[in-house]
Amino acid sequence: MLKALIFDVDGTLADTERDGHRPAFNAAFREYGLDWDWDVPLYGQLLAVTGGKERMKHYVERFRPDYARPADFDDLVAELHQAKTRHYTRMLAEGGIPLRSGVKRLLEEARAAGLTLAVATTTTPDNVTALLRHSLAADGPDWFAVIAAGDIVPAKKPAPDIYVWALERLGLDAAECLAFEDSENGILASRGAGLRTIVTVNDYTLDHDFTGALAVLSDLGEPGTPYRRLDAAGEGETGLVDLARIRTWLD
Ligand code: XBP
Ligand code: MG
Repeated sequence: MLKALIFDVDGTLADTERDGHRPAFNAAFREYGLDWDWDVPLYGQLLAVTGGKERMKHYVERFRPDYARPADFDDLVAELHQAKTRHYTRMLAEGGIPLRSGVKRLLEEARAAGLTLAVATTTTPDNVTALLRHSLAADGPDWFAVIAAGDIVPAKKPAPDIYVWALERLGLDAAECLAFEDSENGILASRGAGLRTIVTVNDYTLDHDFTGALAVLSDLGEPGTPYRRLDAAGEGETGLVDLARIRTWLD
């Protein structure tokens, strides 16, 4: 019996990475007088590491051997990340990033049907509430019984920990829930927690390995702009992800 839907945020609820997080990181780097600049292709490579602080450290290690780390480098990264969060949440408040196709429709249907909604993401909690408030509804954060986000578990995706934490908070078994993800790190985390998972891809994740997904789709679809199914089991299928369609996939 399906009781809850658990959503990833970045790339799944909204296309936040390329035109949201990436320019927010760059604005923070400029603010601190650093010559770091993450263009679109480089950011695609950096997305292999989840978590903004972890991603900045990975960038320095992998791409900036020339950069002399100060003794308090961890503090600097934490400060940069706070600045980045400020830039990012301001962008959201200015209405910068819409939800992806079909997301609001499915959330509304699930709520009306009495299903529980939850979030499981590696992004900072403030980013989640800002997105839900400004791009979903003024009371958007209240639609979700559990928002599992950021550093509440030390091991970020692809570790399953954030999903395990969300399931514990929900008081539900994985078999009673369905996850929505957009990336390989995401589905490794959700599948690692035993969750069946629907994937909606984006430009950064088209080529990822989604082994074990219930379905891999272009998006959730809207009337007039249906999803395209991309996985071998249903390639070419089109439609809308609604509860009726979900139940046929779960059976
Ligand atoms: C999202 C992330 C986050 C965001 C940036 O991954 O990896 O780090 O890119 O947000 P997922 P923060 O969609 O798999 O949860 O800077 O707040 O970490
Ligand atoms: Mg994601």
